Amino acid sequence: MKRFSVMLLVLFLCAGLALAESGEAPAADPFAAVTPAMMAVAEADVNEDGTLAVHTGSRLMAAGMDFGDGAAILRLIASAPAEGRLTIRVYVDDPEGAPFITCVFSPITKESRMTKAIDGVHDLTFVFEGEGTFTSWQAFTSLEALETALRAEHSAPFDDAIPTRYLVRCAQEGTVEALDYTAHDYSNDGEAYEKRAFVYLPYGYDPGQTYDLLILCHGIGGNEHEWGLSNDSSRVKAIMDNLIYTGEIKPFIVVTPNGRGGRTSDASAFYDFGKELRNDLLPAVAAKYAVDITDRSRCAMAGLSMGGMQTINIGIGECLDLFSAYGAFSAAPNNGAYGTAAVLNTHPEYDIRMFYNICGTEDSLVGAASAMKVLPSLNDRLDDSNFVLQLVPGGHDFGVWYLGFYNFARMIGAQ
Ligand code: FER
Repeated sequence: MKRFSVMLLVLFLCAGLALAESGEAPAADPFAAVTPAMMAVAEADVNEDGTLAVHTGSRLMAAGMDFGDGAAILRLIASAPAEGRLTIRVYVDDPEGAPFITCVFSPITKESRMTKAIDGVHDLTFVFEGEGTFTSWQAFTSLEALETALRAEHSAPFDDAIPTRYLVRCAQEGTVEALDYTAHDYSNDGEAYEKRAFVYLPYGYDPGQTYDLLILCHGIGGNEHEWGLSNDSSRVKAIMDNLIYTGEIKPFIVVTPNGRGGRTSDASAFYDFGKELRNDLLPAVAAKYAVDITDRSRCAMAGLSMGGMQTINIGIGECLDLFSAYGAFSAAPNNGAYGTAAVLNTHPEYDIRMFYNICGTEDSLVGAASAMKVLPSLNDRLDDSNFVLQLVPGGHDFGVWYLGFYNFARMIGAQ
């Protein structure tokens, strides 16, 4: 058996080299998806759908791949069976040398993206270890080129339910920290007082990088604990961990503050939060964490119910210069839509990357005049490219809000 595979391998390598050296085959294009049908295959079976059933010892060779002026990212699409890992080592030119890249697939890793520069014409050899399925590989000149391709693939922007695999504890967990900061009592005399917010930091958080930021607000009866970030079994954390682990979103930071901008006991303090956000909370987040609050394209605000209303009235209405993406989950009724629309109409210089709304069809609190229903008609800045209104079965509750968070995280974090 062993001798047989060695023989096959030698035959395969000779065939590959012959192909590469004959000069007959035109240089192949790695910037379009390269499938097994376009490669020399040894010790693996091609499935009916064109994917490859691989095992330890399987090899693939792509001869004469022309990377031209250079690729920056290689993307491999493969999967491992329910138990176990599939490792793919890619060799450039010399299959006996050191691997150019090594990708490890778990059952929930459907693809791997490796940042590694390569240019010119090369022969690539893929060597497999473990069982699995190999679908294709592709090179990209830049992260932007990869993002464009991913956007085209993910044409459905939101799910109707959170797949359960995103709710389980992830193999790579981020961390949650308390952020204690000094705020001011904007509902009263502006006196300084101490507040606490919770901060989700992605797995492998590196202070040397810059992360996107989401400010996530709670409802009228809640506080900084309501989204559950401080709980050991936090859903927000599980969703973030799993979306990052599967490569569906880029890692970003989530902050759940107390959305009252002052120490009054009634709901009026919610209306003063914009001042705290701008003057106290965002600067405190930026002082401690690797975010860029001067780049609105990297900052988003979302909230449930009262927090959704704040997202519309305060996020868009008062802080359009600070955020570019907004998520309102069952936004509380408010008469701020006209003011918010006026701000949009008078500030065309600030684009709205995304304004996502979700609401339960049995939610009796959110009426026909809610901002999510009337805002698009009051300005010409919101259209199918940046405005989503998702109506789902459900009431004024966390079933809708977690789904809203999941969908919004996928939109703003899309790779
Ligand atoms: C209202 C009813 C409910 C309102 C806000 C709420 C601003 C907020 C509800 C929640 O946060 O759950 O009339 O006015």
